[in-house]
Amino acid sequence: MASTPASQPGAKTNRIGLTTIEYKGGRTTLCAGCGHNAISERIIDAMFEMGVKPERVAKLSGIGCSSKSPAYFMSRSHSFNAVHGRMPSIATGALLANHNLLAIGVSGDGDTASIGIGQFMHLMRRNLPMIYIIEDNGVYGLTKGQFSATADLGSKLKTGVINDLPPIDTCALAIQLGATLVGRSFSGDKKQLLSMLKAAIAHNGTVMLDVISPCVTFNDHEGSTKSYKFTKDHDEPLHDITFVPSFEEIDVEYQPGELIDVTMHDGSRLKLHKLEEDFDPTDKVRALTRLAEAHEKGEVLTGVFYINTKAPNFVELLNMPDEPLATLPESLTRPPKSALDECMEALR
Ligand SMILES: Cc1ncc(C[n+]2csc(CCOP(=O)(O)OP(=O)(O)O)c2C)c(N)n1
Ligand code: SF4
Ligand SMILES: [Mg+2]
Repeated sequence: MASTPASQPGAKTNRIGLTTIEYKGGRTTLCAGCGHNAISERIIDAMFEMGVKPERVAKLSGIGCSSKSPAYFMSRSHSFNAVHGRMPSIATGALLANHNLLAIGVSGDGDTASIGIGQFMHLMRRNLPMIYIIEDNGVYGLTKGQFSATADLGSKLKTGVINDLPPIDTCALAIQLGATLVGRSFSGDKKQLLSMLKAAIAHNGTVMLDVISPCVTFNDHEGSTKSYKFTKDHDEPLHDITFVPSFEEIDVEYQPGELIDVTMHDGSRLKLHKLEEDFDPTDKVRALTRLAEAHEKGEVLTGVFYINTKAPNFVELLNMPDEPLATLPESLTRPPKSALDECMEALR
């Protein structure tokens, strides 16, 4: 278990009086330069800036280098490292027991799109209120760099092996199945990733972020389509993103028609300055078409592809009481003996 870092006297505090160090985790054991480390840093920044109480957060993961990373942020939070590809069912159980938790799942492209694809699909269609991050490097980093199911057709391994299967686009899948905030970012794009993570914290449904996160040890060479160089050279952002939390008031000036302004559940605002004239992230069909076009053109399309702030989430659909099941007294969660007797009587 990661140790709790010491406090930082005199350091900047956030709206709940904590310093950044109180959002940190244990020292990383991942390779220097691994994209996953940069994502952990952005999660720390986003949680700090949004003033999230660490004890309210549940970190969940599966197996892989990516799935190890929750140990490297927010040591004061709850944490569960599940079996390979099975984090969604653990997350579902945890949230049904206590929907006051802010759940953040960190998975890999192998953990999600290979062994875990079945669980992933059901999580997306339920719109469970959680943040699901795929740290996507196109390979199984932990087991020494075999292609995963998100590897692009024609991408080359260091050994010269070429991938001859088409990739699964986890964003298209998530949109089609029912996730309500879906986007793609790059571990090397600090500003975009931070804004997307802050919006993710404010959202009240399933957030699925596929973050291209190069594996410097096994997939960062010439011929790889998930390397730092390839991603930087082919990055096509759909918009500039500004996230304005409900507790701040910032005016962003743009000409009429240039800005898409989405008001979120808690009153926060997601302001998307359009770089593409006709892209509307509330239009599901358009989002899927644009992703398909990106594949055809070999673009690494980034940004918020789809957002729906109106769809009911899984907790709402199940009509759960406001008080979490985990803290309800037994008298309210367990039917009395008379109810069982009545039931048995009816079966006679
Ligand atoms: C049931 C099971 N099958 C296979 C493995 C071996 N294994 C460990 S991690 C991994 C893939 C990890 O890839 P990914 O999720 O992309 O994470 P990365 O290491 O690239 O961050 C595999 C196949 C395992 N641990 N458990
Ligand atoms: S092997 Fe790859 S994915 Fe794993 S820690 Fe190293 S760089 Fe990151
Ligand atoms: Mg991987």
